[in-house]
Amino acid sequence: MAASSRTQVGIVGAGPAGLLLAHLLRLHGIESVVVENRTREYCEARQRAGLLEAGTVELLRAAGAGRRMDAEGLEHDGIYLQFEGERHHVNIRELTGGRWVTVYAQTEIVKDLIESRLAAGDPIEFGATDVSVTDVTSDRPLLSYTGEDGTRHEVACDVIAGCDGFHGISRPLIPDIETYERTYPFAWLGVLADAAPSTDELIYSRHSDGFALYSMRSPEVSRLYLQVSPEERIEDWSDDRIWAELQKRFAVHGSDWRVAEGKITDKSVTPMRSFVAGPMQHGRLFLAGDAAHIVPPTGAKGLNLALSDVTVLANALSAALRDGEWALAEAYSDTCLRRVWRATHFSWWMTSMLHVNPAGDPFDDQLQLSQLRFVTSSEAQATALAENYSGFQPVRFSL
Ligand code: RFL
Ligand code: PHB
Repeated sequence: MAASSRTQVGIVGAGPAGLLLAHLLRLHGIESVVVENRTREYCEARQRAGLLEAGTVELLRAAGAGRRMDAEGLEHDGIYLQFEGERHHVNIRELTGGRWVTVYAQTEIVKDLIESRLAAGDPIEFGATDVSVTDVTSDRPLLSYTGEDGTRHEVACDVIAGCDGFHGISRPLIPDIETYERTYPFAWLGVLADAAPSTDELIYSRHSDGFALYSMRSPEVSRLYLQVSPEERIEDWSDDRIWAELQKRFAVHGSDWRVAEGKITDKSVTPMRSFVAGPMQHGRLFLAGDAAHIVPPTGAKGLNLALSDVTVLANALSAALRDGEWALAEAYSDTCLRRVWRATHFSWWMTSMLHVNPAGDPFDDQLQLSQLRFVTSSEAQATALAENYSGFQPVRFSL
C-alpha cells in the first residue's frame, strides 16, 4: 500500500532549479514537495558553475537567499580576453552602465537553499528511487517515489515541475517535443586547486593548442579549465601535465606572469553541447533548467538560465494557483524560450570564437582572431559581449 498525500507543486530534482523554485513558491505561500534521487552530500559536492549574472545576484537577494553570497561572493567588473599572447580587459561595468558578474559557486547556492528549506521545516526527499510522474494532462498529476526507508509514496499535485536536469525523467513525458542540438568536437577538462588565483578577474584565453579558462572559487581556490578532446581520458592528465599546459595557454608575451599552482582537489572532463527542447510545458507538467536546455559553459549561462526559468515559473504558478489565472502559465514556455535562445546564441558564439578546431582549419583560425581583435577594439562589439555576459533583460522576482 502506498502512502498517499497531497501538495500544490510536486518538484522533481533538488538542483539549483528545483531548490530555488521551492523557495520562491514558499514566499508566495504555495506548498511543494521536492523529490531528489541523490543524497544531500552528493548534491552539495557536485562541482559545476561558478559565475552569476548581475540579475541572478539581485534575484537571490530579493528572495532573501543572498546573505552568504553577499558576504563571500567576489564581485567582478569585467573579464579578460586573451589571444596571440596578449591580454585585453573588457570592462563590463563601464560598457553596461553599472552591470557586473559575481563569482559564487553553484555548490554554495545549493547548500544555502537546502539549509533554508530544512530550517523552515519543509523536507526534501533525498535518495528517492523509482521516481515517476503520471496523469500530467489531468488536473491532479501524480508524483510517485520510493523513500529512503523503502516506503512507496503517491503525491497528488496541482502541477509538476520537472527540474531533473538533462538526464531526468520529465522531458520524455512531453510528446512530440521538438529538440535542437549542436555537439562540439571538444570537451573541457576542469580542475579545482588550492591555489590563490593570480588574476583578479576571469581570463578566457585562445591559444593555438586550445582554449583555457582561469576562474576561481574564493581568494584561496582556483578553478581552471582546458579545452581537450571529448575522448580524452582523465588518467592521461597528471597534475604536472595539467599545470604545464595551463602555463603555456595563459603565458603573456614579454611578461613573467604565471598561473599560481597548488594541490589539485578535483578533476573531471565535461563534453560540450547546445540543446534546446520545446515546448517546456505539457498539460500540468513544466520543465525548467537543464531538463529543457543545455549550453556549452563558455558563456557561463546554464545556472543563470535555470534560475531565471524557475522565477518565471514561480510568478506564473502564483497567479494560477492563488488567483486561478493561468495566462502566465500558458505563456511560460514562450517566455523562457526567448531568453534561452539568446543565451544559446551567445554561448555558441563565445565557444566558436575561443575554441580551436581540432581538425586544424587555418580559415577558422583567422576568422576567430579577427573576431577577437574586433571585440577588443570596437566599443559596440565589446558592449554586445558585456550585455550578454552580465545578463540580457534579467527576470525580476516580485511578490
Ligand atoms: P541539475 O543541477 O542537473 O539538477 C537536476 C537535479 O535533478 C536530479 N534528478 C532527479 N531527481 C529525482 N528523480 C529523478 N529521476 C532525477 N533525475 C535527476 C539530479 O540528481 C539533480 O540533483 O539541473 P538544474 O537545477 O537545472 O541546474 C542547472 C545547472 O546545474 C547547470 O546549468 C550549470 O551547472 C551549467 N554550468 C554553468 N552555468 C552557469 O550559469 N555559469 C557557469 O559558470 C557554469 N559553469 C556549468 C559550468 C556546467 C558544467 N558542467 C559540469 C556541466 C561549468 C561546468 C563544468
Ligand atoms: C566557473 O567558474 O566554473 C566558470 C566560470 C565561467 C565560465 C564557465 C565556468 O564561463
